[in-house]
Amino acid sequence: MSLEPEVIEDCARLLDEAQSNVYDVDKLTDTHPGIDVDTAYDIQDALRAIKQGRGLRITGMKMGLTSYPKMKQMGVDTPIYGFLSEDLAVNDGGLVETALLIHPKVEAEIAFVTSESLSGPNCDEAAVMAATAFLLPAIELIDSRYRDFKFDLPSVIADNTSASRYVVGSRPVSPAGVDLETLGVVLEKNGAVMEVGAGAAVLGNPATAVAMLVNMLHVRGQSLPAGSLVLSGAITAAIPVAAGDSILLRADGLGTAGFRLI
Ligand code: OOG
Ligand code: MG
Repeated sequence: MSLEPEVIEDCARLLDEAQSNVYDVDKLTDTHPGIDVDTAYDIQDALRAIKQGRGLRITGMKMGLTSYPKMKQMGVDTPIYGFLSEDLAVNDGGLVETALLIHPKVEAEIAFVTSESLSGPNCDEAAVMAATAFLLPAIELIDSRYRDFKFDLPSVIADNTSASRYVVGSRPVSPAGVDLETLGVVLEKNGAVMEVGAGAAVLGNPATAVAMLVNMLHVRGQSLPAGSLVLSGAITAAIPVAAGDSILLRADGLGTAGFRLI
């Protein structure tokens, strides 16, 4: 069911305010049970327009729920996408202020940086690899604006797929010769290994997740511009973090990325 444009705008504003002022809200489908996936992306687009209206630059896109560990953890069964804006970027080795977050969790991902635009409907792994300038190890910090981190598919899509912060490694690696399927990752908290995984956890190959993003964007009349940073989705389950934690991702052949919560 579609919503009136004013209601879509109100939903986007509610989520934007929850994020800016650091409080949780009821999931959107509690108040608007009719929201379907397409309407949820309308709300996400409205949220993006609100942020762009504040002068924020869009730095890229993210895929979510692309791996079974994540789908299982969140009780949701379809991949989803969101957008990344410049205010979410954290420097490698930098600090994240916990007071600005509701209930943060971190997950290990592979980031793609594109040098050519990509469009659907038939984008595939080969097209993604050809358009990729370099790969980077990435940690996504997700922070659902919904109470107890509980949601359904339309609600999490509207909430920009829980996007909150991301950090990428400082050493770009050319995709030539990288086997994304066997690429191993180790996610550490305060020096202890919390999660391990391999690229193939993400739809068999993280490049497939990027191709799926491009094809999903096509359905909504959109494409992926050159120069986009794309988070291809968590390889592992997400782990809760708190002030004082140091988070480090080690990715085979791609180096490390990390940050500290204060
Ligand atoms: C939704 C976002 C999922 C991923 O990489 O799977 C995501 C959530 O779990 O809150 O970013
Ligand atoms: Mg993620």
